[in-house]
Amino acid sequence: MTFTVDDAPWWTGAVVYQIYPRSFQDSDGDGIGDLRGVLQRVDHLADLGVDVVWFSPLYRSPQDDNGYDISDYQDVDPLFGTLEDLDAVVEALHDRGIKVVMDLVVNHTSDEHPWFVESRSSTDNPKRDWYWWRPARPGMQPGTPGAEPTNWASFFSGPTWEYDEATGEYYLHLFSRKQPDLNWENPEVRQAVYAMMRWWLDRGVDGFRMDVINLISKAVGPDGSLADGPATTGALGDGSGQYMHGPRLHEYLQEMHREVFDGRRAGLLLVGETPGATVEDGALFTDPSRRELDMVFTFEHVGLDHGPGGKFDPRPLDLRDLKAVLGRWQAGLADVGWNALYWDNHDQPRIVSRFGDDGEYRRESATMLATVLHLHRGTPYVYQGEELGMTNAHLRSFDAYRDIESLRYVQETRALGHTSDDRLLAGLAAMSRDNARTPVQWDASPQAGFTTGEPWLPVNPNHRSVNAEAERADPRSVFHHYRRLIALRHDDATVRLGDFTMLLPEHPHVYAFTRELDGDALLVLGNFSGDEQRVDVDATWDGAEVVIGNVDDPAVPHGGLVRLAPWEGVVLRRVAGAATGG
Ligand code: ISL
Repeated sequence: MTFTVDDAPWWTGAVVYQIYPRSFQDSDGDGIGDLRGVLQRVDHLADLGVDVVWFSPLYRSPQDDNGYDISDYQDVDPLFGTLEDLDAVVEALHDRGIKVVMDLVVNHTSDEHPWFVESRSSTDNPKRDWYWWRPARPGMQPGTPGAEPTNWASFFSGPTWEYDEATGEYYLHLFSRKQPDLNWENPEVRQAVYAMMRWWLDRGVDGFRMDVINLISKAVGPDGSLADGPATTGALGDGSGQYMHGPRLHEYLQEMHREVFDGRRAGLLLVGETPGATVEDGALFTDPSRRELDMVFTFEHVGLDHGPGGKFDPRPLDLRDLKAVLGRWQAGLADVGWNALYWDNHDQPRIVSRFGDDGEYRRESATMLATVLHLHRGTPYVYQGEELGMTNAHLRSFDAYRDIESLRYVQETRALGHTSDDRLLAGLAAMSRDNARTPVQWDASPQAGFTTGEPWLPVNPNHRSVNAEAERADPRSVFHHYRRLIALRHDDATVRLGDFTMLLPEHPHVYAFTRELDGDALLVLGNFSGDEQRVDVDATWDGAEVVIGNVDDPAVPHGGLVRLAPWEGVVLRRVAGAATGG
C-alpha cells in the first residue's frame, strides 16, 4: 500500500472545496461573485469542515473563458476585488484552519497578456518563441480555409490555429483564440512560470490546481514541425496524440517540482487536471518517488455518458461502466500514487441531475452519490453547491447560455447543419458547463442571497426550496450529510487509507465495495435506482453497525441478504468476530 497510518501525507485525510468565484457570492451588487463575498461565507466552509479551498482563477483576465484566460498572473481581476482582498480571504480561511489552493493556468495565457502582445508584435521579437507560431501549410494561401499548420480541432470547436495578419503566421490555441498556448520548449517560459509560482507560495498560498497540465508538452520534430492527427469531423482532426502527454511532460513536471516546491514541501497540495490520462499515466504523475504531483483528476468516469456525437450527445450511464472505471483507478493507484475523487466541478453538469434523480429523490440520490464517492480511497473534492444538492440549471433557450464552449459548439453545429435545434438544446441542458455555474443558492429570497443586482447567469428557480438556509436547518439534509462524511474521513483511518475491493461489478444498479485496514472493515452500498434493490453480500456482514446512512431505517444484512431502499446509500462496519464466520 502506498501510505501507512504512520507516513500518510496530510492530504490523504483532507477534503477540498472548489470555489468558482464568479458564482459564489456577490458583495457589491454587480451580479458577479467576488472576494468580499467569499469573506461573508467563510463560516459556511468552516461549518462544512473542509480542509482546503481551491479557487478557480481570480487573476486579471478579459474573461473570455471566465478567467481561464489570464492577462496578469500576479494580480486579482477588479471584477473580484484586489490583492489585499485576497490576502484578507486567505487570512480568514487560514484562521479557520483551511488551506488555500490557487488555479494555475499555464498551458496558455490570454492573448492580452503582455507576453503575447510582445510575441505577436514581430517575427523577431524576443518573446516570439514564447508561443507556437507557424506558417501556413506549404503551398496554401495563408488565412484561407484549410491552410492551418495542422488539422487539430480545438476543445472549443473549430481549428486550433488563428491567422495573425500582422506577421502573416498562425498561433496555436488548443482552447479559444483568446487563449494562445505557451511554448514550454522555451526555458525562459518555464522559468517565468516557476518564478510566478514561487511568488504565490511566498505570499502564503498552499498549492496549485494545475489546469490541463498534461497538455504543456507538444510533440515537435527537430525541424520544429507539428504533425496532423487522425481526421474527425470535416477537415479537422484529433491532435491529442501530438499534445496530450507529450514527450517532455514528465521532465517539465519534475523540473517544476525542483524549481518551485523542493525545500518547502510540507503542507502544500499539488493537483493536476489531466484530461485523457489513463490509470498508468496517473501512477506516473502521482508516484511520490518521481516528485511530480500529489494527485490528478481523471476524466474517464465523467466521459461514460458521452454518446457517439460527443459530450453534447449524452447517453444514459451504465453503472457497470462506472464501477469498472473507478475500480480500475482504485486498483491501479493502490500500491503507488493517490486518487483525486470528484463528481462535480465548474466544467461538469450537476451530479444529482446527471447520475441521480433531481426530482422526487433529490436528497436521497445526492447523499447516496456523496457517500459512494467519499468512501473511495483518495482525496474528495466538493464543488460549490454540491453540498446543497444543487441541480442542473434547466435553461431553455440558446440566449440563456454564457459558456464559451457551449456557444462555440452551437455556432459550429448549426453552421454544419448537423442536428436540430431541439436536440442541440437538449444536449446543452444535460451537459453544458453553465449547469455548474448558476449562482450558489444561499436562501429563498429573489436572487437566492447571491446578489442584490442582476446575476450574470440566472439563479435556478428551485432556490426557493433548495438553498443553504433550508439545508442547514434540516438535520437530514444534503449539507449535513456532507458535513458528516467529511468528519468521518477526518476521524476514521479505514476511510482514509483502507484497501479498496469492488463487489458486485456486474450488478446494474448497486455500487458496492469494502474498505479494510488492520482487521477493521467497512462495507459501502449505493442504490443507483429509484427501485428497491435486494443484493447478496455475505453473512459476515450480518448485524453490522451503521456508520452513516441516508434513510430512516438503513439497510443491514441478514443471512447475507440486504434490501436497499430507492437511492439508499449506507456505510456499515463489520462487528468484531463476525469476520471469522464462526
Ligand atoms: O469542459 C471541458 C469540455 O468538455 C473540458 O474539455 C475542459 O475544457 C478541459 O477539461 C480543460 O478544462 C480546463 O481548462 C480549460 C477551461 O475552460 C476549463 O474551465 C478548465 O477546467 C481551458 O483553460
